[in-house]
Amino acid sequence: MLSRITSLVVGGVLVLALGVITAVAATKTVTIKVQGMKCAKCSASVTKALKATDGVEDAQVSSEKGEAVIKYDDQKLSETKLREVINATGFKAEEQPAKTGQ
Ligand SMILES: [Cu+2]
Repeated sequence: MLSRITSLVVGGVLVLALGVITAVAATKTVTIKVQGMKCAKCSASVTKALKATDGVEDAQVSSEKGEAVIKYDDQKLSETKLREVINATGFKAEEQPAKTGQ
């Protein structure tokens, strides 16, 4: 009886651990250069558009650096789609492939 409970608990922990690993593996971070942002309002509107996009987990947009650092679920989104979202705000996502972080 006790060993049955133990194996259930161990099984549950394994399933949880696998779930966490899968979730981490699906999250990508990308930096996309954005042209045309002049002030905090510009970066705020890009941030808002990105965060409203399904699959975006976090977006840090800097008008000073002219870039957007986006954490997203690569099962739901691609970098191409993120560029489209940025372009739809009226700013210009640069085309060259950006560096991908962890
Ligand atoms: Cu502005």
